[in-house]
Amino acid sequence: MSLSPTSDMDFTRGMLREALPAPRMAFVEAPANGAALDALLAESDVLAVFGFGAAAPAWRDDPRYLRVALEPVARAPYEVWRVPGAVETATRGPLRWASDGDFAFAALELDEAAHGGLATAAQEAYLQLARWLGAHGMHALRIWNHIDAINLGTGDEERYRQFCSGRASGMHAAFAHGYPAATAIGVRDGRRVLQVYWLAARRAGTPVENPRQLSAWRYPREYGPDAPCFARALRAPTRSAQVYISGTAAIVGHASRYREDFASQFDETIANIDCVLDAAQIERAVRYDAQHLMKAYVRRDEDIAAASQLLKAARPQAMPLLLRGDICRSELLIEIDGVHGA
Ligand code: 3EB
Repeated sequence: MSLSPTSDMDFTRGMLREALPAPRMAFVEAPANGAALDALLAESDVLAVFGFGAAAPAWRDDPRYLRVALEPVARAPYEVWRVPGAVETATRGPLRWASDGDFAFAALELDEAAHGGLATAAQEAYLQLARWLGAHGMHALRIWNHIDAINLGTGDEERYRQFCSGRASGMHAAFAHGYPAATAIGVRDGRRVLQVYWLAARRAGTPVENPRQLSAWRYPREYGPDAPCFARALRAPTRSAQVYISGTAAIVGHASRYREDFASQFDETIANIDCVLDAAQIERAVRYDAQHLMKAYVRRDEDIAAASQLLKAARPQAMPLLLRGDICRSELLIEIDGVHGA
């Protein structure tokens, strides 16, 4: 797509014939009612549909629909993933998935108390994820983790750190060849149910790290007993350039920057996203266009207006979705993730 022949070869060496047609991902403006959702789910190329917040339908008798308990600001679109092949679906206990054979969406929701707490629920979730990948011959490309009260607890008791420990032990050998891109965000609905969903593919992607940031899995001990296991971004195994950008915040090296300063954290976050897109060899001229799917998670109500203005000014075409959510370090006020080439 936008790549020079040389960089294209770098990413696809040895697998040119194997590159897959990219899944298409977009926000679709539709009324937050059951009829609009059912109309979307009636379209046969739909792999997954996400509704955001309490106004979105809670549940559908269709494994492709998932409600995310993050409250949207201003607009509340559905997020829709589409694939070219025929989609088949299945449900097995707390796990459900949809796949066209090339790509799959899967989701898992585990009650924390029923699994002995958040750490063991996270371990179980990632053991199940790894088992599912093995059974389906697939590779995880992108994972979202939604955790209630993510900053509750002090020091190593903080719930995010408990989640990281459980995830690390559940992931173990299955991700020895590289971590997927990920987001871990705090929801506020008071339900202690760990929600993990992922995008997987028949072919592995290429993890990309950010030269401005220490790789998360190398974070020093001060951030918790077990480091977060994710790649800063992942280049999809697709014919057109598609890059999944992990949740990105105002972290340089391993340190959080600009405490209490929302606008500076915003700028640092955008600088980090730019840098990881450099590392993924996406040309500056083609970034943040209408094909860039962007979600911004904002912690404090008082920063919502600024977030909205800064996003519109900085990245007008990407039409970011603004969500209220908690970031995994309590001093961080904003996190942004996204997909280039969606
Ligand atoms: C950071 O860079 C910010 O634990 O899966 C971002 C994306 C963050 C993913 C995760 C955490 C995760 O460390 C937090």
